[in-house]
Amino acid sequence: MKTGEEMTREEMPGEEVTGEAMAGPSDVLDLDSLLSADELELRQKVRDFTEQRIKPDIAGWYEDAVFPLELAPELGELGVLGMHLEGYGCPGRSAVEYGLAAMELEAGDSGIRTFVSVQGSLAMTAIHTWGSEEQKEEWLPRMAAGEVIGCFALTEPTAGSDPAAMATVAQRDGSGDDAGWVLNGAKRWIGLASAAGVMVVWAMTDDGVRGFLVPAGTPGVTATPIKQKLSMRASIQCDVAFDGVRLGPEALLPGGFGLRGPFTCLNEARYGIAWGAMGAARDSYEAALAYSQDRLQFGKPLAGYQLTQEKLVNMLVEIQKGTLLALHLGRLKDAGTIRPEQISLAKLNNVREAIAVAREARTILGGNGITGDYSPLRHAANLESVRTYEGTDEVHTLILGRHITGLGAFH
Ligand code: TGC
Repeated sequence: MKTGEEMTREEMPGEEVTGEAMAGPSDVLDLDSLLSADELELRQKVRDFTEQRIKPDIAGWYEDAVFPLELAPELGELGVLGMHLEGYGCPGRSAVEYGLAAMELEAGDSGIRTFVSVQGSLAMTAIHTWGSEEQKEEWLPRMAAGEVIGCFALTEPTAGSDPAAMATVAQRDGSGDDAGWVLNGAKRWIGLASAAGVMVVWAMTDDGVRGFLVPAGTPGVTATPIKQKLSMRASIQCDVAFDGVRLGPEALLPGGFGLRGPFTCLNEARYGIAWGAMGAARDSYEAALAYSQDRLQFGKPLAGYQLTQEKLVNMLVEIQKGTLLALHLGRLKDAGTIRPEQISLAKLNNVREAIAVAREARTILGGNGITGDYSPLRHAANLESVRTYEGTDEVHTLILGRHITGLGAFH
């Protein structure tokens, strides 16, 4: 009689092992069975893109601190720019499909997923939701195609978690319907600003916070990439200065009064992050699993040691839970019932757990794990940015705290 170790999976006693039950080492719960054929097809398309266009070069881009701008039109062709938006050349895909794409892209690198988020969830969503018909026609088709890059200028050097304290101001330039605006101030951590064809800029006016579209080349605007980053290196974040920038009346986004304007866009980006972080976690786990099966120590594969198996299992449990959470969130979003505190819960949990997974994965890789040959430490470093932008862990904790107690504790 064969021992348990000698038996194949199919020969083991107990319930019949079906194809569905053998969904692979990353999907013990068979979460794939919760996805439609269209969703699986879309995911495979983006996964193939990540394998072919991101993974082969990412270590070099990361080391050289380069964002591959040539990917922008390719991502447009892939259909992931503004992919949840309808009309104006946008793909009009579901929230779950957008989430799956974010997950696959972030399995490549958070910097690439961040570009897609800033472009689609922030800049394009701002124009789509709050822009005039002319503004939408002018910018959205080219942004969906990746021909024009957008950025979203909200955060300031002294106003990060508290955008209500922004110091950037837009004052009326003249009077009457033809009156334009003069913009003064500074923004920080603005993704892709130095490459942007159009900036969505949030500024304080006499009527509260409003959004403005500032095209590239507008006099008085400077965007300077922030150097010496230890995270998100295959990506560009900038300091942006506005020095007496004169804008016509057509620059104003007619909708989006107050902070509800930018926060509506942040909901979209935070949603995508909840999915994306699980992509970085999954890639870290898979790298560690593969390494542990090949690498011999003390005469047998690392994967054969109890301590390694415990690490792998703990990682997998969090990835499966986080992916299920993201999928539930996506279904709520597609049903039109999603609430901001639900997004906060998922962003907080999934990024926090993804960092833990990436760090644990690195320990299995030993010394080799600190080189660019393996992804986990790069993912862990990137996720430090992801846990900080679009609402820090602390901000999302307090959003949830306010929700469950009814008491705001921000200040
Ligand atoms: P609060 O009084 O709560 O709300 C002000 C107004 O906004 C509305 N609102 C929302 N609307 C839609 N979605 C949400 N999630 C909303 N949250 C609030 C709210 O209803 C109210 O509307 P109204 O019409 O009554 O005026 O505002 P608060 O100042 O007390 O908020 C506190 C806090 C901490 C929750 C908020 O400030 C916050 O979320 N802070 C975090 C900011 C943040 O996430 N920043 C990241 C910016 S992203 C970026 O800069 C670029 S990163 C990507 C890149 O470019 O690379």
